[in-house]
Amino acid sequence: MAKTILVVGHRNPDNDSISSAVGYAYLKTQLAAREGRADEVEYVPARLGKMPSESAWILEQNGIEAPRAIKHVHVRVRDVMTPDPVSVSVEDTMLHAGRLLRKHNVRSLAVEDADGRFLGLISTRAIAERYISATDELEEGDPASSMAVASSLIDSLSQKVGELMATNVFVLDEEDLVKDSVEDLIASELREGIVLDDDGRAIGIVTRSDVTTYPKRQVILVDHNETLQAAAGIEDADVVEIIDHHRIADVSTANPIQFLNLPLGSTATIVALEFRRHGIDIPPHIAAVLLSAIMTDTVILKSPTTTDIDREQADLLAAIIERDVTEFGLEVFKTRGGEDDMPVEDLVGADSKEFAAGDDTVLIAQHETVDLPGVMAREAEMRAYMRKLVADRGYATVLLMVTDIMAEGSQFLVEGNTRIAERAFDITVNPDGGNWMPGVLSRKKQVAAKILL
Ligand SMILES: [Mn+2]
Repeated sequence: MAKTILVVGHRNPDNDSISSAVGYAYLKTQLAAREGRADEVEYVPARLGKMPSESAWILEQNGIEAPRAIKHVHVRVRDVMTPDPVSVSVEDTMLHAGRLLRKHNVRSLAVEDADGRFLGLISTRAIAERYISATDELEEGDPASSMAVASSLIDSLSQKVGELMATNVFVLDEEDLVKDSVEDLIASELREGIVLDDDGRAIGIVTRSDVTTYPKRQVILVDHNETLQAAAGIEDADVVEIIDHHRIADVSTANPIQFLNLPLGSTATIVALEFRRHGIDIPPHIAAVLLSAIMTDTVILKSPTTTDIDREQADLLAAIIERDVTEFGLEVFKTRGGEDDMPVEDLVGADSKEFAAGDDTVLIAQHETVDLPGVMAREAEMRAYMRKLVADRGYATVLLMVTDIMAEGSQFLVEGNTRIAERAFDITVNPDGGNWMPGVLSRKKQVAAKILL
């Protein structure tokens, strides 16, 4: 079976996290094929939250499936179980069960009823115990007792499986975390646990050794290298590569890995560079996705994080899809729309990131728009939601940047401890109407960097 490597962006994924995961998984797949390892490894793009609307749009336009939604990267029971256990009907004989055990060279069989639902386990151990108990009757030198034992053993062969099966089996779900199941399985009487689906059918067997030594899940991080922004369980996973354009944070690894971090406008730019470095052609559907991410992360190349390399890669990608960069960029931004009826938790939270500032956690949210007055009409509602975030999640400060792409600036709304923002930006926070910050477009470079000072 091919080994799965997840390619995943940060929590609350933005378009760069989605698109870079899609693009980089595609590149890695091509590289594996070129190296003749196509059957050994499968690169699977994944995401840690809802798809941004522009990502859903660009993927759909290009006939690409959305990255798989995952909740964590802990090892699950399904990652370690032996799937499709050999089964035997409860009505079958022990002779039949014995033959199945030998034929498939397994230590236990899943016993099922006529509808295929799991009833118990029949194991070589149960058969051995039956065999040994028959010999209890044996008296040395007494031919009659030898005959009794022999006939008891012969009888056992025609005994029904149901009479000898163990029913005190530890049951697991394939999504259970191995770390949570280890103790229970070790404490259970049998050496195997059974994995059942929702209909009660056996879909896997897990042994004690499966849960005590197991390989970690392999993950490639794109667009982040910070534990706070990574999948739950990242500390238990094997990070095999990182492609990013953020500050170096705290994800650590056991082995040396490729850690490619460049101060460019988007991770998608680095992915495009990697295609070129390896001499792999970028097909139009992938070019469109990568270009859309350069557009959203650099705000159509207007953000101060934009470099000449971003402009150059954007031009090359635009040439592949035969589009004008700015025109394409505006089209991507327009797909966001619907700000009047967008749920307030999306307006504020869809693109929000937590940052650790000393002992405090600051949430910096950004909403980019081409209609600033339309978004600010919902100020009271947005502030109420931000105060709720402060109260419920214990943030010191929640700062929302409503970024006007065309006017090239951001309206700041601050809730919680406003001093943090006042110090960082030398402003007096306006609790009604917010503060217009001309030229501030980049959360990373112009906002987070100042707050984290
Ligand atoms: Mn990014």
